[in-house]
Amino acid sequence: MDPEAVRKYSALHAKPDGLVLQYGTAGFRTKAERLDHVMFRMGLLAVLRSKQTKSTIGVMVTASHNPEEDNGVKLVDPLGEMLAPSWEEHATCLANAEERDVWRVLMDISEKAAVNLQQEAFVVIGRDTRPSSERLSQSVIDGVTVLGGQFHDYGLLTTPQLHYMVYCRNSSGRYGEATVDGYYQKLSTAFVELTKQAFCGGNEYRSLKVDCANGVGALKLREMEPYFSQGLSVQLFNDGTKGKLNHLCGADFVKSHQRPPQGMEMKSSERCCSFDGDADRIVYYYSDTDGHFHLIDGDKIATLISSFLKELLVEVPVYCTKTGVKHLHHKAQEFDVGVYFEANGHGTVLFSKAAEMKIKQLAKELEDKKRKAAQMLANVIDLFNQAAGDAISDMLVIEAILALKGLTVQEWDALYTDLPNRQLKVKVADRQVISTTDAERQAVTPPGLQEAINDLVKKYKLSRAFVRPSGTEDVVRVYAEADSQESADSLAHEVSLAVF
Ligand code: 16G
Ligand code: ZN
Repeated sequence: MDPEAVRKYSALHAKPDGLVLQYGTAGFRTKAERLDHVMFRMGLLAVLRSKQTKSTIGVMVTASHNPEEDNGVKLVDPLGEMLAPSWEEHATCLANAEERDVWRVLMDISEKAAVNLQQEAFVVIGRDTRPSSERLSQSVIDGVTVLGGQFHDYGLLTTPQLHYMVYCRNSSGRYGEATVDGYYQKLSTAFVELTKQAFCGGNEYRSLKVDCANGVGALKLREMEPYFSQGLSVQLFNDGTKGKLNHLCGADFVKSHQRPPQGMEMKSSERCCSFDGDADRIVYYYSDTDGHFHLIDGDKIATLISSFLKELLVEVPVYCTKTGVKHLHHKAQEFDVGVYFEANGHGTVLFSKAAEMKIKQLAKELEDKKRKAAQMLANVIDLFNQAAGDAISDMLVIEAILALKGLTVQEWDALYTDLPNRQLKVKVADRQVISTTDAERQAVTPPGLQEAINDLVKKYKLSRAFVRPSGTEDVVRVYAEADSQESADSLAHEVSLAVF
């Protein structure tokens, strides 16, 4: 570690004057042209984190569902998880340090976090298909190498694939092989095993239309298809050959506009789904015989999966957390089986090591009928990405469950009916004046806001409304639901006026 070399290289990745960025809900995210210094510095930070944890650390270059001009970066911790909160603070500090202070801040972090600088470091890097991603991941590599870290650049990967690689590398091969082929093999084997038992092999379950948001999911799904094609045939739309990333397509577009993506031909009652730009979110939908569009979001995905697991297990309590995968993921880890999904389609199911061992043991021992259930569960464990929510893995789980249970997409949709709801975003001078508690369902500040919301909510039937500052954009999010669409719209509108 040579301070002069760091200074020299840092100057080649200089921070624009006065630019201040925050490590937000899912890392740094902004216009790509403002991120070069952040990438270089996250390369530096990944080396420190790797030395401190004595493990491989991941760096993913992506801005998920944001427009193509944006980019972003997040660090992945040893078990494939999101970066620990105390290191998010270090990341923000380092990203915002003035040029002359970069070395000093690095040394401060090393001291605070008791990093042994003699320790070796290994970093793995992945990126999405944005035009800026290749160059920006090169800046990450500059940061890693200038501090003497070793690295492996996976090139194009979905975000959950990078989480998977990190987890594999730190569990000495027990979780799987840290290659894309290893990932395809592991998931596809579980999928094919699981669906073998589905006797209703009607054509209905054989094909699925997938909108890939013109992102990296298209490349990876296409590569993977031969591995599972005996069980499922996927037809890809918005595969990046024509359209622009996330533009009028993808999970975020479909969820927030409640309409089909451009470029997808939907016939009535066909099962369709959308990934987002880095393939860590998925939502399903179909159009009915009257041509009406029906969205099946993360909540309903969670319901399908938990009702499936419930038949094999017992009781399912429900908990809420703050917005953001990192919060949900940690909550889910407290249980033997933790199912988590955000309505926007990000989620997975986590199994504790103890539960996994027990199930895999029982799959060998039990007598016939119970053994089948245990084997099924064992395959489900292998099919879910245990490191992060994963559109490809979730898609295969959902397809397997629908086939096994003989459920049509309409029957799945009919598990429950959503109340009419509306989400709005409100621009305010400073969104941080709003603080919340109770998993972001109650506003604590500014004074009087929660009381105002309570009064508005009382005016409508079956109503609720929440406000919270966004963790990814400079806006306040307003959510309202009520007995009719008109009421939900009007409540959302009234609440957004109260936010000013
Ligand atoms: C990010 C998060 C997602 C969260 C969303 C909220 C990850 C991988 N993604 O996309 O979990 O729902 O931000 O954004 O952590 P918001 O605060 O702007 O609504
Ligand atoms: Zn994403």
